Amino acid sequence: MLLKCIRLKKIYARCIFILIIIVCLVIITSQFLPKDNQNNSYKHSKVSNNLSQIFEKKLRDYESRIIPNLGDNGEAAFLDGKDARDGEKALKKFALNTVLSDRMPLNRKLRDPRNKKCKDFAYDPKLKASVIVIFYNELLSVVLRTVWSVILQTPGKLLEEIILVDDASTEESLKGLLDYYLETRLKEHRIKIVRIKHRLGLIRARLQGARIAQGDVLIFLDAHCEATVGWAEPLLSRIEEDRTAVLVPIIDVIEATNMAYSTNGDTTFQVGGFSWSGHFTWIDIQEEKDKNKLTPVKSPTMAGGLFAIERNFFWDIGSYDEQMDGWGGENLEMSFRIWQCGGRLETVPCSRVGHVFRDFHPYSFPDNKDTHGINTARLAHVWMDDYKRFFFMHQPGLENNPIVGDLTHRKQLRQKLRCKPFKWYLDNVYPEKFIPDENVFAWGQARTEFEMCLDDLQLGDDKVGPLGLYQCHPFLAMSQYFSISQKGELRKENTCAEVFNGYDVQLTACHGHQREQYWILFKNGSIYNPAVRKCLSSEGVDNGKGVKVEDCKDSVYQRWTFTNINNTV
Ligand code: UD2
Ligand code: MN
Repeated sequence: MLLKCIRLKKIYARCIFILIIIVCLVIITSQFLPKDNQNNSYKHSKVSNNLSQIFEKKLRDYESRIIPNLGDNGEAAFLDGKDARDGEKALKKFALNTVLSDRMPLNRKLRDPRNKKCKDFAYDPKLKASVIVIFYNELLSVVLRTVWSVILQTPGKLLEEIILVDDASTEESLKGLLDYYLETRLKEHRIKIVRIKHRLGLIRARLQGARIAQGDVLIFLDAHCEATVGWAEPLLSRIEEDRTAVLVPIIDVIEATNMAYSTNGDTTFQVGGFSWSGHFTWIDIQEEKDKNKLTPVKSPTMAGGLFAIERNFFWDIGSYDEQMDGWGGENLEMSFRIWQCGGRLETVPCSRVGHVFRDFHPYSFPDNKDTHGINTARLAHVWMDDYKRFFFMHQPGLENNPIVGDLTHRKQLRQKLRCKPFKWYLDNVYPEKFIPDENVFAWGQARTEFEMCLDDLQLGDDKVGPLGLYQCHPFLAMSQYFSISQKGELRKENTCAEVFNGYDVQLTACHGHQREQYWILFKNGSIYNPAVRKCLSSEGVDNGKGVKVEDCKDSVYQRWTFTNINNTV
C-alpha cells in the first residue's frame, strides 16, 4: 500500500513538473511571436464574405485591364485614344497620370539602374528592415506598386515587415479593397496596416509606424516609390558598420506623366542642401575626393521621404518633433539634429529608389495652415542659433508668433544630447554654404544718393533675371540684401551679378569662376567689373528696371553705399 502511494506521488510530481515545463514553453514562445499576433488592431481587418465577393470582382476587373509588360524596364508608357486623354486630365487633377498607373502591372520589372561596379561589393548584412510607407489619399495602384517593389527587390531574410500607415485617408479604395488585396494577393508576406482615425500629418504618421516596427532598421518610403534591385543591402550593411549613420538612397525620378524610371546616369548624383528660406535643395558634391564615389557620401541634409535609420538610434536621437503638423520642415530638422547631435547623414550611391515627384500636392491641408513655414520656424528656434536670423528675414511674421507652439521639449532634447552649435554644422558639414554676412566685404542694402537700392525684383533664387533698382525699403528686406563676397561676387544666396554683352547685368547662378561675375568695391563706392572694365551704374534706370555697367567716371550714379562694410579694396 505504502509503495503504491509513493509511486502515485512520484507520478503526480512528474505530471506537475511536465505541466510547469509546458507552461514555461508557452510563455517563452509567446514572447517570440510577432507582435501583430498579439495586437489585432494593427493587422488589416478580415474582410467579410459578402464584401469579399464584391472586392474579388473589383480586383478581377482591375487586373483584367492591366496591360502586360507596360512600362517594363522603367520605359515610358503610353495609352491611346480616350485613355490617353483621360490620363492628361488626371495629370492636371492629381499631378500624376493615374489612368496610366492603373493599367501598368503592379509588379513591373525595372532595369538595374546602379553603376555596374556596385555588384562588386559583397554586402552580407545581418540586420533586418521594417519598411514604413505612409499615405494619405494616394492612388491604390501606386501604393501597391511601392509594396510590390519592396517585396520583389528585398531578399526575404532582410525584410522584417512592411508597415503601411493610412493617415486617415478618405479614399474608399484604400480601405477594404486594400485590406482584401493584401489578404488574398500578398498573404504570405508580413504586411501590417496602421489605420489612423484622425489625420495626423506625415510626421506623426511616420511616428505611428515606427512605434510598432520590430526590425533592426527603419526604412521610410513615400507611398509612390519603386525600389530597385540591391537597394536594401548597402543601406543595412552601412548601418551594421556604424549605427549612427542615417542613410538615403539615390532618389531617381518616376515621371508623373508616363511613369518612366529616369536617372541622371550612373556616375553623378547630388546630395542635400538647404536654402535660408528653409527649403531643401539639391547640391553638387563639393569635395573632389567624394565625386564619382560608390561608397557612402556625406550629405548635409536629406529630402525627407526615403531614408534608413537604426531603430534604436531613431529614438535615441529624438525621432521627430511631434508638434510638427502636416507637411514640411521635418527633413531639415532631422538633418540638422543628426549632424549636431553626433550622427551622420550619407547618400548611398549603390542604393537606388524611384519616387514620383509631383508638381503640386494632390491633397489639401486642414485649415490651410502653412505647416512648412511653422515647422521650419520651430526647427530654426531649436537648432539654428543666431543663424535663424536669415530664415526669419524670409518669414518675419513667424518669428515671435505663438502659432509656432511650445518648444520646451525640443530644447531640452538638444541639451540632453549635448548637441553642437549650428556654427559647427556650417563649418564642418556644409562649409560651402554661403552666409550673407560672414566672410564678406560688404552686405546689406546697396543704395545710391537718391535712395534707390539694388533689388532682385522678386526673382526666384534659381532663376535668371535683371539685377534691378528699386526704392530703398525702410528696413532690410531679403529682396534688397546683397553681399560682396570674399571671392568678389556681388551676390545673393545662390545668384550672382554677371555682365552680359558688355553692358547688361543679370542675376544668374553663381559659378565661382569669377570672370564676368567678379566685382571690386572701391572706397569711393564704385563697383568695378574688371572683365569688362566698367562700373555699375544707376544712370537713367527707372524704378523696377535693371541696372547696367558703363565706363567708370566720377558720378553719383556710380556710387553705392552698403549698409555694412568689412573691408574695402
Ligand atoms: C518631400 C518628401 C516627403 C516629406 C516632405 C516634407 C521626398 C521624396 N519626399 O515631399 O517625404 O519629407 O518633403 O515634409 O523626399 N502624407 C501623409 N499625410 C499627410 C500628407 C502626406 O501621410 O497629411 C504622405 C503622402 O501620402 C506621401 C508622404 O506623406 O506618401 C509624403 O508626402 P508627399 O509625397 O506629398 O511629399 P513630397 O514628396 O512632395
Ligand atoms: Mn512624395
